[in-house]
Amino acid sequence: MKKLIIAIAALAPLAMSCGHSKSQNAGDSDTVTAAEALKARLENVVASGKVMFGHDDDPVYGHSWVGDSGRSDVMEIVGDYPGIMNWDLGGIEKGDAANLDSVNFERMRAEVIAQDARGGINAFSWHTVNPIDGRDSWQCEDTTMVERILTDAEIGEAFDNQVRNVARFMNSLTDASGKKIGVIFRPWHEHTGDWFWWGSRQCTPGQYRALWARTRKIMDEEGVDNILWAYSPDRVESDEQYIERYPGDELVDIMGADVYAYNAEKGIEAYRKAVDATLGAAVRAANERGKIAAFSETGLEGVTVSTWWTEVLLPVLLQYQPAYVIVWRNAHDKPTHFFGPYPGHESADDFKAFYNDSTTLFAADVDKIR
Ligand code: BMA
Repeated sequence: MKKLIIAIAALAPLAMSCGHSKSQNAGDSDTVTAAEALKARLENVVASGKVMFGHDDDPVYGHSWVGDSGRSDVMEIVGDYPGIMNWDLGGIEKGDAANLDSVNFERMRAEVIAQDARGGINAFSWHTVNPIDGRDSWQCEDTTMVERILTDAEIGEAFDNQVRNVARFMNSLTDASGKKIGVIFRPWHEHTGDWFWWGSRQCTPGQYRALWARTRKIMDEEGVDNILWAYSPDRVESDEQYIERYPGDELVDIMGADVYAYNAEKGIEAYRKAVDATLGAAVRAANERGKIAAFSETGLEGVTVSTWWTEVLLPVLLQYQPAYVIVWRNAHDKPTHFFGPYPGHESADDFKAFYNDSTTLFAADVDKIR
């Protein structure tokens, strides 16, 4: 309860000081889109000095379970769901019933609606296949894919149809009263790396920006007005590198950063440096451009530092104050592939302390920020 009281108290001055009168009345006005209303909420989170905690695929499987209802590794430790949940749309572009990690899209939609109903927020990544030979996102020896999407009419049309499938899903996200649910969409992520077919060695900056603009154009044409667009480079070494492939202020709402930690204790120093460069660049770029900064993906696989949450992650959140941080999934079928805590894990007590810190927001806290 302490956390909730703090969250409410933090909001009181916001209502007076924040200039988003249009968005603050989001519920009263049909002229405000779901995306604009969500943007105002995220701005209120940032102004509160707090950070939403997020987890990928949180309620659909955990470290040692899959498919149950009403479960969550996070909730089973702290009694609340994450403030933000990430979902991956990989597979929707080909009309599959389930995504690349076997999460059924109907179930995903139901969980997005449930997360919205409890006051939490939803975000989407997209590990898409390519529209040329249908191989997965990690097929990156072929460095002509983005170019061919942009220049070959037939491939371009196949690509546009893939995006239309995403648009249909986004348009289908409505709450119990039929209103569209505002969500975050983070396509073409980690493009400063070279492990996806849209990566730094796989296309030029101009091609990357054109890919993003084309995606945005199709989504706009399809009437998708409930998403905020998140840009999320992987590790960079400079602010220039962070912004090199930036698609433009009209096409992006959130400046993200994807930075993972490796090598347990031994890797903490290197992680802090990479976070300083990359999340630091995101925050600086967001401040300059009037955007929202986010720690769009992070984590230490296997959480092999028992005080990871309060001693490594929390200080970073306090220093940079992104609107949210998302840790990746707790795979049920790969025992060491997890980035969140789970009951009984050696970091679970530390995660409770992380939850109890007044900075971190979980679903019940986020519900108070409107
Ligand atoms: C990766 C891994 C993969 C997974 C993919 C999409 O980082 O977790 O196992 O398929 O994300 O969720």
